[in-house]
Amino acid sequence: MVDKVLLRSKFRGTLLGSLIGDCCGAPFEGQLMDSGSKLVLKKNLDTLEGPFFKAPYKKFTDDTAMTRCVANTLLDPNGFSQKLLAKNFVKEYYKDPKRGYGAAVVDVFAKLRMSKLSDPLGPAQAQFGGTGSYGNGAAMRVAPMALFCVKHEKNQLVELVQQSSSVTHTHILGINGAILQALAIKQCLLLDPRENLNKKVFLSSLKKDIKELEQVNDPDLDDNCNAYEKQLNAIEQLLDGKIDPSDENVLNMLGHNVQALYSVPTAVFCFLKCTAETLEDTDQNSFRNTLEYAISLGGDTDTIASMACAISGAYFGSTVISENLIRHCEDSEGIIKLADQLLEL
Ligand code: R7I
Ligand code: MG
Ligand code: MG
Repeated sequence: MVDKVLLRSKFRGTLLGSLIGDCCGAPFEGQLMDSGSKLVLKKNLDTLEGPFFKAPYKKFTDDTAMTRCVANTLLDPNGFSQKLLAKNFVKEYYKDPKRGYGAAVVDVFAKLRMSKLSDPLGPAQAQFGGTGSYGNGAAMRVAPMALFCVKHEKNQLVELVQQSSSVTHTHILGINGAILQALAIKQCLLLDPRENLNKKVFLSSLKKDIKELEQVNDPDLDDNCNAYEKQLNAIEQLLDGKIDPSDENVLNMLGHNVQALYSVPTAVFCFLKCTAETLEDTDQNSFRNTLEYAISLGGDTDTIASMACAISGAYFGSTVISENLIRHCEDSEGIIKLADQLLEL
């Protein structure tokens, strides 16, 4: 049973996880991690979990900037709309453009601004010659949607995520990646971390939902018709020991780049790999292990760590997260406030 106290902690854990993964992963974005870099990472995180010091203050990137926009749009007194979300993204980007945004999404912001938001979906649809972006930008910012829909039916969450993704990402892989991330968070919000975590059941539920989403009329005409289902099968094989979960195998099978298909399933895997199935006193370490492991895979480290830690935080709640680590991240107080406001909705 998830009571209000636990739910508050889970809401905070979700958004803090998202922030912390982004802030701690950002310095390693784009790197291939050798054993030396992994040692630097470990020391780096140990220092951040130690006593508070002002500098170096861990800055967040576009992942958090856009997550805050999604949360604020949901909290708007007039309610969520695609136009308002587009406006909030544009305002945020032009206020603070140096946050490491995706190379192509900034064209969407420019067109939205130039056209005065007359067609909030047009610029995203025009990306990449009309196919839309399959980057992980819609998935990386989706956490507040899962919080908002915690008590709603699953298909309401799916619809809302489709709408919010389409403002920047209209490619089916970009949208379905965001839905997978949202569904993983929603499932974790409803699980009691004081009970055992059944990873098989967790994955089967995701697979069932993804299969429904990926159902198309004619599979022969659609290359992406079971793309995420395949990735979830790969997670299963890596978890049950059928395939050695070495970094090499994980990267080859799941990936670690900016494409949603090759990063969202990786984040789900990081959470499952680093969380024990049976209750252990190592729960305190699961969140930190998820953070460190996700970054240690290299590639799109800020985004994969952000998504993995959002899932872990949704499962465990904020009480397992080091307070020093939280305080070392930019705007952690603002993020906690947003989580509490979303809970009050
Ligand atoms: O998806 P998006 O918001 O980027 C998010 C990433 C995260 O890692 C952030 O931390 C930040 O670093 O960026 O932004 P997009 O520009 O839409 O997509 C990201 C990149 O994916 C693009 O710049 C392209 O390199 C690639 N990409 C594509 N390439 C070819 N064809 C996305 N869609 C396509 C495509 O259809
Ligand atoms: Mg980023
Ligand atoms: Mg990134």
